[in-house]
Amino acid sequence: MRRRRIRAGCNMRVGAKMSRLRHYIVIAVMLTSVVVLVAGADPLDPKEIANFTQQFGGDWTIQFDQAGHVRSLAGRSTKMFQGHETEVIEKLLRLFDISKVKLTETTESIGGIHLHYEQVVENSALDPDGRPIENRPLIVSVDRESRLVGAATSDRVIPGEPKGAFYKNKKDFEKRLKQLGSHVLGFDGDGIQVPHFEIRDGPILFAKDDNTYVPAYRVWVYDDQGRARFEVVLDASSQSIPPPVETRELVWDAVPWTRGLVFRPNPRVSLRDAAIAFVDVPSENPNPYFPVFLPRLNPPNAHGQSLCGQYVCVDDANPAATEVMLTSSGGNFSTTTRGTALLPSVMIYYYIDGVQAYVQSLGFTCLANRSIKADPHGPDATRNAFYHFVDGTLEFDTDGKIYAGEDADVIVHEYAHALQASAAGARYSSNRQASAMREGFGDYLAMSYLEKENRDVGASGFCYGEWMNQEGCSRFIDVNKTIESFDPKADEHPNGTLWAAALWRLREKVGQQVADTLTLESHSYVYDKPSFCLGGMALLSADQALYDGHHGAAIKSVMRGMKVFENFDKNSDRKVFCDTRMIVATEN
Ligand SMILES: [Ca+2]
Ligand SMILES: [Ca+2]
Ligand SMILES: [Ca+2]
Ligand SMILES: [Zn+2]
Repeated sequence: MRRRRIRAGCNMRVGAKMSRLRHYIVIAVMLTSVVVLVAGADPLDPKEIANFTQQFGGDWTIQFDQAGHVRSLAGRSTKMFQGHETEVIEKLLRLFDISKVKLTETTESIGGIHLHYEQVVENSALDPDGRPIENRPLIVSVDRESRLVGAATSDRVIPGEPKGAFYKNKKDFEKRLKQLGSHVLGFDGDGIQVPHFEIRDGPILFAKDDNTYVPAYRVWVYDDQGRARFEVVLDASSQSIPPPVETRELVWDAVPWTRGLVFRPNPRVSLRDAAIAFVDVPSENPNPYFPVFLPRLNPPNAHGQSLCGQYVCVDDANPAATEVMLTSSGGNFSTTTRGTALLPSVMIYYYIDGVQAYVQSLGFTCLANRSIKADPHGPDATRNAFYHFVDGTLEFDTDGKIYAGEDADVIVHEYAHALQASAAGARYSSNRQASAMREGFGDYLAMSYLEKENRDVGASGFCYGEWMNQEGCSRFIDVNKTIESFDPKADEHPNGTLWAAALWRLREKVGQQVADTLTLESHSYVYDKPSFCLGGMALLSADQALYDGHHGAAIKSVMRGMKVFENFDKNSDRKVFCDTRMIVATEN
């Protein structure tokens, strides 16, 4: 085994100061574009190889692919590379059945230098002078005595123009990604929400698995801790969600950033099909299953990854249902079909984690900030869900057809009860108006938090629980009704839609962030069993405490419009009388 001119410092980029390599750099400049007509034989004519060895000398080991194409060769030419560069490269291109390459990089190792080429497609609409395809390389290795010692290439790209319109401008593409809804990037042919992304490079040309190529952008995806976790190359010719052409991990040995499939928020909304039944959910795309990241999961235990994390622990404890598969050794909870507790389990984790993160982003760090236990398959054989005040746990049930946890409306509504109980204990119960405000807050938070998911597909959020119900909305939040529709004999859920409507009207005036903040804050300002009237007053107090009363006029206008304030109905069953007056400070 001989080894020539051993020296330290492998894999250095060739720089201008490295004078002993200057002649190679000159070669590199000469070879920026080399064109060779494609050889006729396919697969390769054995004569080509004989011809090559005759011309350059030496014994060669040659790697072929399944179709009989040459993919790499190793040996040592007797002929010097220097002085015959064009001849050697042309011959290699003929062997590899490549028409044109462009030199993009030169690196050095102790054995010699390595010329990195990319395949070029001429007359591309992107670049008339020819732009390299970024992921179809040819590497040529030359030793320090200027003998060819190796060459290797990836698949040959299929020539042709990129099809269709595409985003040539980075800013336009970035704008489009943001339009698709807070950082939606393509994975598995679907969109996925990521905490943060950054376009690193583009437009570039990138070959797909089938060896056709597309204009693309190279994007870094950051996790919730601000670390770049993935490099994704996105197809910029897509006018919908740009599908990824390639995904590469950027943090190695990291705890897997676990992914799962969820409905967003449910199939009737995302498929824009108001009647699709649970038995007809398609498994092939376009299907209503969307891959999502599941942040803040605990590290995998001995049994693999489980759906237990910082803000929610999906716990199939009461009773344990044997069909539930709550662990995943691969860090991936993706499944293609509904029908077991796995899909609702992933959805319960995803939405509760997301709502808690959102609530904290508003500044509330003490509202249900714990790993709340949620049973995806509770003991009730009904299509229903519950918040248990006594032990602070959530329960989602199934009638054997639909799991309540398959409907994002229901998950957010139930979790809203946990948030409210953190601030107000059991004060929002017993009394009809207090209970109605409790249920109304649940419906409101579902509408408010899921508004973006509904808006992305042009749907309205006023239909609550349409997936769980299957026969239409579980409840319809009619924003044109007022407290005059309050029925003291009715259930707190339909009455609750009136309070949900009031909060929604406030949201339309002051925006999501302020309305959600005021509502969450107001729960701390009421005594036991508050009336609607006190609910409105609590919003005013919260606004004084947080915003110096800046939104007082909006709150009053909404409460008057809803007939909550200035309601002089003295019916003793309804108890909605509410007389509020403004007393202005006087100088003495
Ligand atoms: Ca899908
Ligand atoms: Ca269970
Ligand atoms: Ca809905
Ligand atoms: Zn409820």
